Amino acid sequence: MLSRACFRQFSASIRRMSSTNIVETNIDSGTGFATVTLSQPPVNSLDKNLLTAITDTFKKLGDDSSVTGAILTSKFDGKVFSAGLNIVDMFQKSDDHLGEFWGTVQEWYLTIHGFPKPLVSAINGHAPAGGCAMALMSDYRVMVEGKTIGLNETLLGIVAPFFFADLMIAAVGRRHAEFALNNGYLYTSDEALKIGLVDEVVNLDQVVPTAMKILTKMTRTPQPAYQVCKNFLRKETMDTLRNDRAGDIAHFVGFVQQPNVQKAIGGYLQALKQRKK
Ligand code: CO8
Repeated sequence: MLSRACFRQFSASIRRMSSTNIVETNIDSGTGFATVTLSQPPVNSLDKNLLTAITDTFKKLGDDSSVTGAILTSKFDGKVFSAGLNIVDMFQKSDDHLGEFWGTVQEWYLTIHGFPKPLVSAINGHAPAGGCAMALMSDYRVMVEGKTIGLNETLLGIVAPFFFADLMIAAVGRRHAEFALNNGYLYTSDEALKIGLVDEVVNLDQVVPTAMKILTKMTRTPQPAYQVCKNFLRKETMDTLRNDRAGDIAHFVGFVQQPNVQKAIGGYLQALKQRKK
């Protein structure tokens, strides 16, 4: 059991940011590191609520001058980092619902990819589709061994948006990205390491400590140099989206509402449920 003095010391150094029950954020006041833990059961599928909670969290952390950097991880340690965008939000929905959902996706991407401080993903479980994209939005990826990661959208009969594709190209280069996206390929942790989709693969109990170690190094780069450099390297694709968010929404809605696409999404959802039986 922790002694009283020890507990006082612990509670003085770890501050809990006004968290929601689906995104928990703890800030170490010694290092300024924020640990953001996605906690929406069962698999952190990214619906409007979770996307908004993540976006709000990173906006606050970006503005908080006491925060020097962040780690993004999942409560479902050893199972799932995130199952990607919530497929149910894309099936048999109105144009208005789809449009609103996609606007939330855009804001989430612009906020995390544009986060001005070092951000390390501690990928402690599977990371398909939007889960992979979210990890790619960070600046460094530490992944647990024996899980899978990739942009598998084509397997659902849908296509990753240009800003997901760009994340993959930036990490692994065009040749690997083409193969990965065209085939909806899910990489094992070791395969992902080989092509540079993740930066390190470690045992489960080493994922967060390894992420902390690299974050310590990354936060030694002076600000605002880190932020300015990161922004100019990432700005082009983010500006392309910023300059035509309405057009991107219209494209998404038009694509998803096609009968053959709806049929494929419905079939994929059905297959997910059947897997359990
Ligand atoms: N959305 C909604 N529900 C989901 C999702 C999801 N992405 N993933 C899983 N679920 C549901 C399951 O159906 C299941 O529901 P229920 O309990 O009611 O049967 C529950 O969550 C638990 O899932 P599992 O039992 O499958 O959990 P496991 O721990 O066995 O497996 C996995 C976890 C590996 C993550 C597995 O659930 C899985 O493979 N999920 C699907 C992942 C996927 O393919 N996601 C793609 C999402 S699409 C996306 O992110 C980008 C879309 C870009 C759109 C662009 C269009 C133009």
